[in-house]
Amino acid sequence: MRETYPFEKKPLSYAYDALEPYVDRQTMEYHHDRHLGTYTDRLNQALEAYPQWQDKTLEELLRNLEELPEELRIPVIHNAGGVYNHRMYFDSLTKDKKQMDDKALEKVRESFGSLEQMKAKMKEEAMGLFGSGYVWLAVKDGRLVLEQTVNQDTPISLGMIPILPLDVWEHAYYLKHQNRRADYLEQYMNAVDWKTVGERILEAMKD
Ligand code: MN3
Repeated sequence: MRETYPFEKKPLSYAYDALEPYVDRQTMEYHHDRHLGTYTDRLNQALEAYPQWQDKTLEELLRNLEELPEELRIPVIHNAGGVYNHRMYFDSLTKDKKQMDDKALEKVRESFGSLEQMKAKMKEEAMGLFGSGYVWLAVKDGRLVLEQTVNQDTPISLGMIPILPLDVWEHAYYLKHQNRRADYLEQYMNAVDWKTVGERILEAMKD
């Protein structure tokens, strides 16, 4: 189904405490309800005065930034990006340990040697990211890559297919881990739904 303006505040597909001990309930409540909620409100507010853009999906808005009226462009980058990135973030986590299937693992090995090496590289990139942003596993020119983005920029605006976001904004971890970003990254990787990530890889790389 095409989802367009006004964008919904979708509930989490699991309980706030479902990812304990890896992601704590309080962080989940704030991150999902307040942060994602605010991006959703602000996106709807921004589009309110632009009926000609109200029939666009998040992806259509984010892929065509240069076509937007100038005064709408920044609010869309921040807020459509914020909604898109956070939905993908929450949809990438699971309370059940789920493994990536062999076909997808093979794609990971082609780019990174192994899934473990990919995770290590992703954590390293996230430790090196200055300020607020994300590290993404993404498909770029038919290959799996890691990319940093700033603020709520999203790989789909940059011509890539996003596979797994790693939110490195402090709001993703400060309540539980304060400034210990490495602890957050370690815990986060334990909650990732690798089966879903594998399905995204195969979908993005199919011929
Ligand atoms: Mn966030």
